[in-house]
Amino acid sequence: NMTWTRYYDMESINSWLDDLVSSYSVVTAIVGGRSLEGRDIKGIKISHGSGRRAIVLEGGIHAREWISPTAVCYIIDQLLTSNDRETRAAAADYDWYIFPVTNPDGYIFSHQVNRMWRKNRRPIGSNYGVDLNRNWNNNWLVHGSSSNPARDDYAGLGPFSEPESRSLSSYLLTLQGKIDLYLSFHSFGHLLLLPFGNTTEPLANYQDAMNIGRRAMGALSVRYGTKYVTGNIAEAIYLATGGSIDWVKEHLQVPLVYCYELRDQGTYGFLLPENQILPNNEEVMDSVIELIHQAKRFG
Ligand code: 0X9
Ligand code: ZN
Repeated sequence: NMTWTRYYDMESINSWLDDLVSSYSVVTAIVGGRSLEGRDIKGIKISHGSGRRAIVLEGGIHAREWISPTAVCYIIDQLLTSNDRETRAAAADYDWYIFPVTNPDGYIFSHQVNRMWRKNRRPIGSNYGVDLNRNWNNNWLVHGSSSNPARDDYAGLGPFSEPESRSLSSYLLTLQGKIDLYLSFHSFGHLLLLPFGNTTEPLANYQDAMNIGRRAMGALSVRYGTKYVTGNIAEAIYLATGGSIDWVKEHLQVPLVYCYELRDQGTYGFLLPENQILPNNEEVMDSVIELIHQAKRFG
């Protein structure tokens, strides 16, 4: 069992997921694809029956952002064990497709070798790694991305050149038309980002997505007073293209798509102390419940 007082490595997360599959009849194992070094992108599906709309959670695409996988695992735990009425309804009313660590090679590398590793582990000459949140086939290499493999925002040799982003996107295509809500978890900055990363123009359902996001961040702030800013990627953080949420929004036509930048605001940054894991995860769960509330009215 997870305690939410420490960060877990890849092996612990994977065996926890395996345990859930054997312990809960509503949980099945899913594989979102395969990493460069040959690891499964392990996930679980939580389903209380057929014919439900889908919610997708994507964590750990950036290796060093350790609060992301634990937040996603906490949401899984709450969906399966909470006695709260709204949380139980959220679990039962949707098919949940959940991937805590979508960059397993990088996550392991950040635990074993370099805590500040961000990318996958693709060897390119004497360098390593493609930024998996610059490699999706949506305005690839247009903004906030590098063609230099030494850089942390290296976009790769082409759109979907990397097995992680390519295979995960293929998996997501099998859910096309079913997804009501897609959430990507990063750190840090206390932000809730919505598409797109190439322009500050209020595209798609910008106004609805902003209103819903702000309500959810209101719910997030209730427990500990943590304040998040909601905005599209380009206006709230910086121009950056080739990220997962832009591709999901554009190619899968998902009504509500967000990217969290979790705790904190830079005091500890990626090295968020373990005593902030539980409060971070609790407030995020509060906001996810509110998002679902809104998604239902919106749908
Ligand atoms: O730069 C990123 O990929 C994200 N920030 S982070 O510090 N976690 O690396 C922001 C992602 C915004 N989303 C897209 N650009 N699609
Ligand atoms: Zn990130």
